[in-house]
Amino acid sequence: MSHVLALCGGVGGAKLALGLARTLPGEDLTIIVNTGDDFEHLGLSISPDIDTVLYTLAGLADPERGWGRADETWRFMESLRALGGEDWFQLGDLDLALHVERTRRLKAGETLSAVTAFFAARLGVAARIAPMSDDSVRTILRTSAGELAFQHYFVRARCAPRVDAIRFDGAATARMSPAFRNALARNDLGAIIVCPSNPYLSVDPILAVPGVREALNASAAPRIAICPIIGGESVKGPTAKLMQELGVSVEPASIAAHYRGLIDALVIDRTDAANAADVEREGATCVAAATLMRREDDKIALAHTVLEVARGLRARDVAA
Ligand code: FO1
Repeated sequence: MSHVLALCGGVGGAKLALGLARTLPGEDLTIIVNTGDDFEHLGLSISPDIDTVLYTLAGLADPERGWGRADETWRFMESLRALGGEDWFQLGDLDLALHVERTRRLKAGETLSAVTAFFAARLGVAARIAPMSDDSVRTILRTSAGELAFQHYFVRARCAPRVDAIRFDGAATARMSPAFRNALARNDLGAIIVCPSNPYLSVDPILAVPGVREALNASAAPRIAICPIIGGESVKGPTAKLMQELGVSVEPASIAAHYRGLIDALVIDRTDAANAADVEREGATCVAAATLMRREDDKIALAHTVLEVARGLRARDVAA
């Protein structure tokens, strides 16, 4: 069996990551996670997307919110609020332990890759989960409310301000994490999967790390993205609103255009099958499938579909 590399953001991406983790042996799967959302808060180093993927694959994630832990309690936040502390970003009591321990380990000199691999092992996750980079990359949005760091836009301002531009501070000098570099260099790389995460906020920070676009461009492995837009709306989060604000038409072809040259195929939802020709005009093979992942069965089924698309593309390359 060949190796699979998945590029992933938070809640939406973690759903497919779970499907892949339920389908492939752990040693055959590397999940590279966006760290543009990371920030320092209350003196703690928070890596929300890494934690969402960790908790999801460990079976600890809250099924309603998608982020944080199930069966969470909020005594810390209540106490913080009573003391007049900053309470706009919710840190549950169980979740807090992860941030405290990560912060301690990073301060002691461990890399984010090492801390993430350690936590994954402690939580019984077999797949390799790694940050896109061990260097700091921070997503900053230029908005109608001024410049906002990612979590200030996403959580504090509830994505309400109009976004004019997005930049990734630190990306120009960031290096790919060792797991990312190694996965891209593998001879047995059988697929690169771009999870149905927000292309602008979750995947673009990964693509902004020097060498990533070039490696994707040059890769012999089939590259497949899953469209995060269904029926002209975001499956989750502000993708559609952001596309409108950035002057992009909210349809699958825009996602194919965004990833032009970086993907071979785009998996769109069955309900959007009429958009297939528009997607293919953007240079990607279009596959229509059930992409809405509500239950675990849906996540596994989509993982199977994507791996099947990869197999088909590999067979086509061999025949050519
Ligand atoms: N998202 C929210 O909408 N509100 C929160 O208070 C919040 C807290 C939080 C704490 C830890 C964590 O790992 C994630 C958290 N998230 C919260 C999710 C996070 O802001 C976003 O889902 C991602 O950054 C976007 O992918």
